[in-house]
Amino acid sequence: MLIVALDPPQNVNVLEWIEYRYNLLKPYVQGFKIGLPAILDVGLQSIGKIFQGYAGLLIADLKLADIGDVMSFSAERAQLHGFNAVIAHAFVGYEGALDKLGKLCKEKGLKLILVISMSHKGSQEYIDRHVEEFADLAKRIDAWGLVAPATRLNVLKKIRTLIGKDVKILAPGVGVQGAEPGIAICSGADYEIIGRAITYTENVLESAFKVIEQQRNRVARCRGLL
Ligand code: BMP
Repeated sequence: MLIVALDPPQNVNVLEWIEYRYNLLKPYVQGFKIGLPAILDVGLQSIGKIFQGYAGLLIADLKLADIGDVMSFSAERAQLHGFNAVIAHAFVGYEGALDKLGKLCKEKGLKLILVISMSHKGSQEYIDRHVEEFADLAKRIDAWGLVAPATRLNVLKKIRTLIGKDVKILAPGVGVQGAEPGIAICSGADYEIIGRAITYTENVLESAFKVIEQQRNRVARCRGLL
């Protein structure tokens, strides 16, 4: 299960860059995640037009971390432009923040994904100390999904144990950040979020096929099917 992170480099035509990769990859992947680099260049509205009619997961990765009303305004904008999921940070807490965003997302049918641990090392400095509390918070607001690292499998496994089966786990950190395809799924993730190891290569489709094949092999092995 693969979600492609579309973070274009500078000095490209951002909309063309996204559209090319979307058209090539959409039959083979479960979703796309658009982050701030593209949004800052061309805006959610013009990006959303590219994905019109797309039935997969389309995540606006704004990493929301604000008061509840303002996070809700942003989430509504994302939905207006065709996105069906948003990512928010857990550390802003419940009262006056994620309580409101959680309610808004439920009412509007938007998938809310909470960052409860990150793939870079610095996540251990502050964020990872609160993983248990963030997992409780995710249950409290009935989050659809969580972001947890493919780069620290002990944390990922712990998060799966804490959260149970029903909440999706999306794991970045595969490829350029060092984790191998499939390893996060073997440790409890539902999806791996992969960007540059696919999108920055010369043959995007070939790279995606290779990643999907590696995922399949590793998952078959860890589930005892090979
Ligand atoms: P890449 O595979 O190119 O390293 O991209 C990973 C993607 O996942 C990026 O879009 C990044 O913003 C996102 N991400 C991450 O790498 N680590 C996290 O902890 C949370 C993220 O959203």
